[in-house]
Amino acid sequence: MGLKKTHQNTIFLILFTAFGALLASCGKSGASGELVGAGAKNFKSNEVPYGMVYIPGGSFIMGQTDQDVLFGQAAQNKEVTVSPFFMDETEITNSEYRQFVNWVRDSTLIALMTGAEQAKFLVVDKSVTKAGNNNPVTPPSTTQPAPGAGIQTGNNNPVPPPSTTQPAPGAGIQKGIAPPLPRPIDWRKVGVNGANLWKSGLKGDVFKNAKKSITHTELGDPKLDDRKFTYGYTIFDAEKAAAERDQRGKNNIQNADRTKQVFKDTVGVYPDTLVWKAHLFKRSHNEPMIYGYFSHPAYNNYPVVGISWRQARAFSVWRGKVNDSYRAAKKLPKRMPYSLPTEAEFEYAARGGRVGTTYPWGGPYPRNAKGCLMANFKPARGRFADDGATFTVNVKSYFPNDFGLFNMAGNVAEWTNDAYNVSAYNITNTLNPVINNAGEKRKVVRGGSWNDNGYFLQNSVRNYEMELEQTAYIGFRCVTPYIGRDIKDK
Ligand SMILES: [Ca+2]
Repeated sequence: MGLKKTHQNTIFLILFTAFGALLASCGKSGASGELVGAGAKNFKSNEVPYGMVYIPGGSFIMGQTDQDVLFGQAAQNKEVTVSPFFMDETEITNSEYRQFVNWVRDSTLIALMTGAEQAKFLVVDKSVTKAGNNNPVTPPSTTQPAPGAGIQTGNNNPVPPPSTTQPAPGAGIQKGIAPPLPRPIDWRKVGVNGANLWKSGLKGDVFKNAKKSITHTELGDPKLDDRKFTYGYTIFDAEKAAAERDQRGKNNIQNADRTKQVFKDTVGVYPDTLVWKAHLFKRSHNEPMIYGYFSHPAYNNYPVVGISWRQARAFSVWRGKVNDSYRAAKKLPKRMPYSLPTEAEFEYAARGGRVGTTYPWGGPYPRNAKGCLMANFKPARGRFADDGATFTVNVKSYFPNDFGLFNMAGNVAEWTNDAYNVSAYNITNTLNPVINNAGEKRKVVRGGSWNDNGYFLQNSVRNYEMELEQTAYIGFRCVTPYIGRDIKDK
């Protein structure tokens, strides 16, 4: 008995020593056998994304605070609660949207290039480098077309021969999809706004041919063909997944096929610059706006227009993915996805934390006590310039509201995420209400524009436009959720 007991003690002692050693060497690594959680990285949750402001969560009365002059009853009062989020302090500008267009333009061009010319702009192929270290002769690769292969045929024929790994340029583009790249693009090599791609005098045939397939000469000088610039994306469709889950019931939740619960879209990204002369402006001499508004540096900080709801959504997804890839490279945790604000988020943010007010600046009138107009809209009966502007203005014009948001009323009206439903307030949840309905092509537009009268500037007034419609008076801004309870929490 005594011997056995000693033996047990020895084992205990050995175990204890081992345990102690683990604790000493690994600290809080989780190897202690205790439940310590898997969160190895600290997430700095008080970081405010560039160009955005923090909107604290809260409850508010959504809906009409003034007379319902149209008797539409589309905005009945309802108390709703919104979680904290970040919102762009201004409308998305021409300059910001051009970053998206340039990104798509440069990706398309690089995807249309081949071989070594293309490889200049891609991340380094580590498999090739490693093999090269051991062996001075680089082995032939199936994923990497031999340098020069495309160039030789390219001299005679602008369309390189079909290849199993590299689809012929043009084939995918016509369908709106650029050929897949063998490796991701290294944007540091491309330079700001594609400087290294466009300005370094790339004279090779691979570049010339790629450029040719996204250029048209219908107007004499070669011009980039904006029809070729499309952005395709795939995102997880939580709405669909949750609906399927509810249908399946609790017995079969584990077997959900997540690969089918995705949402895909491909959109041409270029704004419709003809909006300045279409629809309402048919007989206006607005040609200077057509030629200059989106592309001239004078309008850099003016709100982008001519953007459909579908384009605005694609921009938001792209913005999130660009940030994701930066953060992945820096080994930082991702942000939540960017999106258009829900209708409730927009109204909550527009109110700036004030209760029962008519306009974002709090007052009951579109003018302040000095008689100055507080926003860019159409005062009186079409005296566009009374507020100091004929069309749009710089996105930082006028005073921001109490959350620090500019032009939540006026300048350009803004797309929200929500599908329009006249009875929305009767059917939505009171917690973070939203109407996602892909079948409903009418999307809610908020805030009123330079082309609207003062009624549409009110915090509660709802309007809608078809999701593919592009106009000279609708723009947008993005939001991204704040992760946590409140930004002031430690
Ligand atoms: Ca606005």
